[in-house]
Amino acid sequence: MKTALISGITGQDGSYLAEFLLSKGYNVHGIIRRSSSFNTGRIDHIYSDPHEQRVPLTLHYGDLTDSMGLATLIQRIKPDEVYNLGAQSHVAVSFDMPEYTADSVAMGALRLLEAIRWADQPVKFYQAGSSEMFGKVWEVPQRETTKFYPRSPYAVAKVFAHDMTVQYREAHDIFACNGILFNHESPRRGATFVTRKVTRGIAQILAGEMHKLYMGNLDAKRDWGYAKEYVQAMWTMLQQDCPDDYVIATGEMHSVRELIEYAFGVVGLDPDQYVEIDPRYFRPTEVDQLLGDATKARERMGWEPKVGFEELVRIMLAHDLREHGVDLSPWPDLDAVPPDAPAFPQVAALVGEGV
Ligand code: NDP
Ligand code: GDR
Repeated sequence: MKTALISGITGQDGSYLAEFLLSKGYNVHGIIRRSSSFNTGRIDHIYSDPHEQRVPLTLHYGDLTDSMGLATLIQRIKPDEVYNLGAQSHVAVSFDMPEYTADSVAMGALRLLEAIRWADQPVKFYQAGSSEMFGKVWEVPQRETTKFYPRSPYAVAKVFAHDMTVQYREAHDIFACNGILFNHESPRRGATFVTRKVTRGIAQILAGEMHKLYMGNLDAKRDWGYAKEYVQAMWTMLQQDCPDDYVIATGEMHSVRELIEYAFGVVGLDPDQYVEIDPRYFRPTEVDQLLGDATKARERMGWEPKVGFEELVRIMLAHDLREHGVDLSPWPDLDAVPPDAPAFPQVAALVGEGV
């Protein structure tokens, strides 16, 4: 049985990746931040009492800003694979908190790589890279060979982590891969990212809890995919014969305006009545457009996205409408969307049996 350690296990991707690895029979360990309130909502359904025997998911307190803690965890757990998903991941927030963003995103990756360098056994490493590194893009679409032009403290920090991952691969012969993932969303997406803000906003409007949705730059264009499919690409990268870097994207691009028009349209609302622009959501430097070319991932790893933009929006809408108690019967295609969790039913069974 393989052992994996995930930083950022309480986040959107960490929760899907944990489910996926458990379904593959992994022993999964996750790093969680100490908080005065519970921050494990996305993984509660796969967590079981550690007093049970042979529990497959173990959580450890830790922080990407704490080198000694990370090194100790790697020494103790002796993971076969480490997935570095932890980050201050909000681009707009990174303008207000550049130092902390760099500490957790850039230095966090370096701290893990150093801990792996001194580990007693070989450890494979996955770095959660981002399309934000392409920033003010040099070419369309963006691929592995496209030059970076970061446009935020977050993106600059991700470029550092990317380059450091390549550096450790080449200098220290570590099996280290960079996934360059384009935006990926789900019902578990944080509520302040644009897709979830829109689908949740619509649910709040229909539930009578909100009357206006205040948005930023509607002209920005993104390549939005489904997070559940993207975590499978992370794992697949670490199962290849040689470590490498891969773009993961759908190859389909839409503006925020199109996102709003489609999502409101699904439930028959006119966005002009509800959406207003609030300049506080504009960013000092914006990334105007991102479109990925995932040909290398398809040809080398057989990875291909199945869920497109419209289905993704419907999956998120169905979840948010249910969460806000909205009756879905007027929209049979939303009503037919299965609930989000547990994403891999066998995991629940595994945990239920106390394996
Ligand atoms: P989330 O913001 O949902 O999750 C981030 C995770 O990192 C949370 O578990 C958070 O913990 C944890 N975290 C934050 N700061 C620290 C810290 N100092 N030490 C340890 N853990 C920390 O992000 P996603 O799941 O969406 O993304 C996963 C990774 O992929 C991130 O690195 C992100 O930058 C990157 N990425 C994401 C893309 C996307 O579209 N989703 C695209 C490309 C890259 P807590 O729950 O306590 O806040
Ligand atoms: P992004 O995602 O910055 O691409 O980073 P986000 O959803 O925050 O923004 C996408 C685009 O939408 C525009 N926008 C708004 N954004 C937010 N959050 N709120 C608004 O009200 C709003 N109105 C318009 C933004 O300006 C932007 O152009 C995400 C994160 O998950 C990163 O961690 C990850 O690396 C990248 O995706 C790929």
